[in-house]
Amino acid sequence: MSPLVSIIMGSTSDLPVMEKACQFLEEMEIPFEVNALSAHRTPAEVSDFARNAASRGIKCIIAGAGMAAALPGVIAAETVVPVIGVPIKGSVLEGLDATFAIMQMPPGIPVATVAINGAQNAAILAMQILAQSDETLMQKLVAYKAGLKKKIVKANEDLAKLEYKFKC
Ligand code: RP5
Repeated sequence: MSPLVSIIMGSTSDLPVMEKACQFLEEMEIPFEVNALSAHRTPAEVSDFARNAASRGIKCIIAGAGMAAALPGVIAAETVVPVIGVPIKGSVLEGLDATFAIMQMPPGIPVATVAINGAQNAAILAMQILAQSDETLMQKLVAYKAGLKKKIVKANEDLAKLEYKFKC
């Protein structure tokens, strides 16, 4: 089995957040790999990874990093594989530092940025990219989204049972 999605993080201290992406891909039975690489501590390895990702069959990269989070952008600079960046909350700046670093890419080098610590959404977006050319994944995705709708329908049924004198 070869990975279709590559999950990269700047440090294993990012793992508690990035595991949400692993768990979602596992649940959806999408082959993935997970590694740590740092734009600042291992720049040569990051470059090798980015340059070889497409030829290795990787269809989407999820890159999470905190602080001066250069990792997603540096990867995007050397590949045409779509990169989704996850800003990690990991400093006194509460993840805003990583958000700005990941989001503010120059024209020509896009990184799709999800919410601070939004690793699950990164995995869902990766699945949406893969599903455009995979009918089985598309069906799973449609079922997943229908499940989200059911949750809100149920929430409204529960809210309807709340009893207040002035509730209309
Ligand atoms: C970033 O620096 C990593 O992505 C991590 O969020 C942060 C701190 O790394 P450690 O000092 O915990 O290894 O590059």
